[in-house]
Amino acid sequence: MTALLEGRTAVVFGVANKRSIAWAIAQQLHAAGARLALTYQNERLALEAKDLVESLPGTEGFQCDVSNDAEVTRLFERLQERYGKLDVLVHSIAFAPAAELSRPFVETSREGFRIAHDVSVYSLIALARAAAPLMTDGGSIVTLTYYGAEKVVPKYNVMGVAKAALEATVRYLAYDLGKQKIRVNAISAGPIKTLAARGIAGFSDMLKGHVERAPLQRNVEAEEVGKAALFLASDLSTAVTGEVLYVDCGYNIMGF
Ligand code: NAD
Ligand code: 0WE
Repeated sequence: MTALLEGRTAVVFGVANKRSIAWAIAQQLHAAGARLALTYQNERLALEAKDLVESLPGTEGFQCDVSNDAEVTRLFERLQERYGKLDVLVHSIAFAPAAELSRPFVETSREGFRIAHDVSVYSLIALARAAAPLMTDGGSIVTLTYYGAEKVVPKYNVMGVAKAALEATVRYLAYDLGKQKIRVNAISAGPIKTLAARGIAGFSDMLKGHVERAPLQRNVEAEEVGKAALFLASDLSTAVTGEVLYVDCGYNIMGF
């Protein structure tokens, strides 16, 4: 076993179930010796997360809806009390109202735009600000993005605009927090069949298209995203900040 994160504490946001990318990341961080706090959005997901939390010894679960300032404040008070110091924060959260991912992009509603950006982008700023005072030895913040931020992926719509804002947010946070030795990076993952992807019409065809076009001629596994997150969370990547790391079997490099 490697001990890349021995003695470190990590908080992981976005565990909904065992298919969640956040769960694949949590498993890698745990295997590398980190002590983990897992957060879930609400009571319904608490039930789902319970078995997962219990399967990783030393891990604790906390509830936090990131669209609620009071819940974010309360969570970090509890993390401060419980752990004192924080080394790693993983943000694996995105949401847009379902209607925004089925209508044409030009029909995007003001409220759908607001919600997508509040939950998927502003939350990273709020969590980074709350975590920074606990990252007294420096730290690593990792978020998840997608190719639809930079090229049009039909139906990804307002989420693509939100991911573009998220990638810019990573750079601005990296600049602000660099003086505190806190690094901020994003992983741009290829399509993976998680809860957030399951409802999307035509997702299976997207997975097929990915196999046809990606240099590695296959899809990405959540475990591979977990391993890349371990790299960014650990001292293997101490000079890397403000970056988008592609974990997509090379899909993004192709022009034709
Ligand atoms: P998922 O549904 O398992 O995870 C999304 C998480 O966001 C859930 O745990 C959900 O509870 C959480 N969430 C939504 N609104 C929230 C709120 N208000 N407060 C707290 N939590 C909230 O799906 P996933 O595919 O693992 O998605 C995780 C991240 O990976 C997202 O940022 C997504 O955009 C990104 N991503 C996914 C893929 C893919 O194909 N699955 C590809 C690239 C990037
Ligand atoms: O970021 C995502 C999905 C994020 C997402 C998914 C949902 C489905 C359920 C955000 N909000 C919602 N709202 C819901 O009500 N991905 C990268 C996966 C994904 O979603 C797509 C994709 C891909 C890839 C949507 C359309 C086209 C491609």
